Amino acid sequence: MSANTWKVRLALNYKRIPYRTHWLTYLETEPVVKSLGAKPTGKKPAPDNNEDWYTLPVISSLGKVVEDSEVIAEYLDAAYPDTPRLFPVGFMRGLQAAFAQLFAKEVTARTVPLLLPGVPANVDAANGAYFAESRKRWYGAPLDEWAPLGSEKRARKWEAAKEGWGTVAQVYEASGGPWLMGKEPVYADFIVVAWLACARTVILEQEFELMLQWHGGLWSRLWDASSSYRAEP
Ligand SMILES: N[C@@H](CCC(=O)N[C@@H](CS)C(=O)NCC(=O)O)C(=O)O
Repeated sequence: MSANTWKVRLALNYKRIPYRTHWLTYLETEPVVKSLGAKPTGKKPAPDNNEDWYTLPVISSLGKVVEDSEVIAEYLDAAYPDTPRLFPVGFMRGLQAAFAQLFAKEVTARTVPLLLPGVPANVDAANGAYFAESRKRWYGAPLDEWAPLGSEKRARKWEAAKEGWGTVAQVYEASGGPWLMGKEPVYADFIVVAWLACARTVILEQEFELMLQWHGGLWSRLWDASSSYRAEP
């Protein structure tokens, strides 16, 4: 399950909204979500940037189809007003947007090169080939050259990733934890947990265990705090 899909699963579980999951492969995504009436969430990366990009997650709820993880989360707050809010209103809404930007710049950009090369091994051959071929075209180098297991290059990328996660760790340390707001999570926390959950399936187990120990075990505490929201219902 990809990071963006995890964000919505965490949100649904936290809100205790009942749901069913329909798993789609990369190759199934566009035809199936189009047939549901979903809109593209943007354009594909260059050089395919004249083509619409249909992405997961997509939800179908109360007769409405909604796409894009953050838009879905906002929708869930509005459509299920009696459930705990992912986006407390006012200043906190602005802070969550700022946090999302910080996370994307510091963490996503530095962690993706370590994660994506692990995707093909987790999907079937046709989808693995689609994934490797599209990422090579969009990002310029074959996936297996990004950060080969055991290489010096990979070690350097882990150092850079750790530094980025360290910047975000400072926000958590200041909050007292385990969540950004203290005892209850908000959507921004689920962005972080979603990336940990995605990492767990596409990096080595030893690498994941090391991550959890970074920054005084902060990520390990967040991982544990999120366990009930990560469970499949
Ligand atoms: N901003 C979107 C991005 C979603 C996205 O990029 N999803 C990926 C999986 S994580 C996808 O569906 N990729 C389709 C493809 O690679 O063809 C969101 O958060 O929902």
